[in-house]
Amino acid sequence: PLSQITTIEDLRQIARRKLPKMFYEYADTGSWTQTTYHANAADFAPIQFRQRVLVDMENRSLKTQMLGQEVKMPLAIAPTGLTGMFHADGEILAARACEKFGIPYTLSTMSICSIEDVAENTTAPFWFQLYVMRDREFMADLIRRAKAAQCSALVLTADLQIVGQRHRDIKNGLTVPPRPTLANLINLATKIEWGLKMLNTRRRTFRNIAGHAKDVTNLSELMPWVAKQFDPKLSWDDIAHIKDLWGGKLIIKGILDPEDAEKAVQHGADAIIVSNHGGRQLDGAPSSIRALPAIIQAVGSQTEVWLDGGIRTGQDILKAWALGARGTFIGRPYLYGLAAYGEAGVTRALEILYNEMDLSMAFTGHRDIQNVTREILVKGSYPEAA
Ligand code: HOC
Repeated sequence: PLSQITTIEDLRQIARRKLPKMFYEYADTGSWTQTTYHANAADFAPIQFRQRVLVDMENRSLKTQMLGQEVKMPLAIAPTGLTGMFHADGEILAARACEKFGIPYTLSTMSICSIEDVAENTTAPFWFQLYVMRDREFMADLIRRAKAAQCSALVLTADLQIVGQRHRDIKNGLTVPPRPTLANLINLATKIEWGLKMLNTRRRTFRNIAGHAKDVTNLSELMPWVAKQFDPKLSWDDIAHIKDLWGGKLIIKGILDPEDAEKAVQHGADAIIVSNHGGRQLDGAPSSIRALPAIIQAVGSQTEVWLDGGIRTGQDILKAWALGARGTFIGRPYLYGLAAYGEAGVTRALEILYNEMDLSMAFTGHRDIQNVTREILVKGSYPEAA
């Protein structure tokens, strides 16, 4: 029963058993030496809480707002590519779990289900993540579709004009859906539940880019397509045009340097996400939690600063909040839940994070997240702006 699943790590183990190897490893990997990927999670560990006692702990709240939207806790689901390969109709199930739980869901351009698939199967507005294409008409069309689907924010990814090398994907010959080679068939034979569900859905390719990409189902075709389509010339000069086309709230994701944070504010970002793309792009860059304090110091009073990367517990969310992040995002933790148990697994991941954050806040002597500051952390244990 799901009540026996008490940690994100539990969900990760089940996901590993249930998923075809190439998809599990697509998620559970970083670029090159994976130093930044590991640091994202590891750098939360030395940060210590001040334990406070004999304070009223009844009636607690983690409620806050992200871009004016009321959220049950300072958390949203990050855009993740290939989500529909982690569970049939994965994007729809994850969006539904978010809607019921009360946090935002972000759909990736590189998702399996399309913007329309998700809109037709959910009621709450979701956010759409945009990759900028050289073919600006194609990009404008994605923005039009997101508007038509009433997406309530556009998340522009700024750190993936070119793709960092992930060794596991190359070695696994990642394909969507998996190609029936002998090695894959042997692996797939042990993933019957996944396979049956997948056979039962029409959604098995990248439906957002369908029509713009011929035969981009396997990595040897997808990567050249990404290299051809994603615009390596994307620059700050393009932001105004994207903002004009979109006309709504714009979030810039992938900021790791205070100077870039200042530029994002100057270019009208409504929020920024401190992120190194889950350690999947520039290996050797600082972890997100280390990068956060300098960015908060630079722009924290001018825009909403959020963070993704390395969150595996509700305590990590509390630490990020205490250091000034007004929202956080998870990718891998929800994908593990999705692969393990579909929508119920995503909900379970969210419940685990909620409970861990809620109880930890109480032990620091607080009942309302709005009163929590870096005062809950032991001085000297957390990263500070240089
Ligand atoms: C193989 C897909 O954000 C990631 C995603 C999508 C990148 C496009 C290439 O894998 O980090």
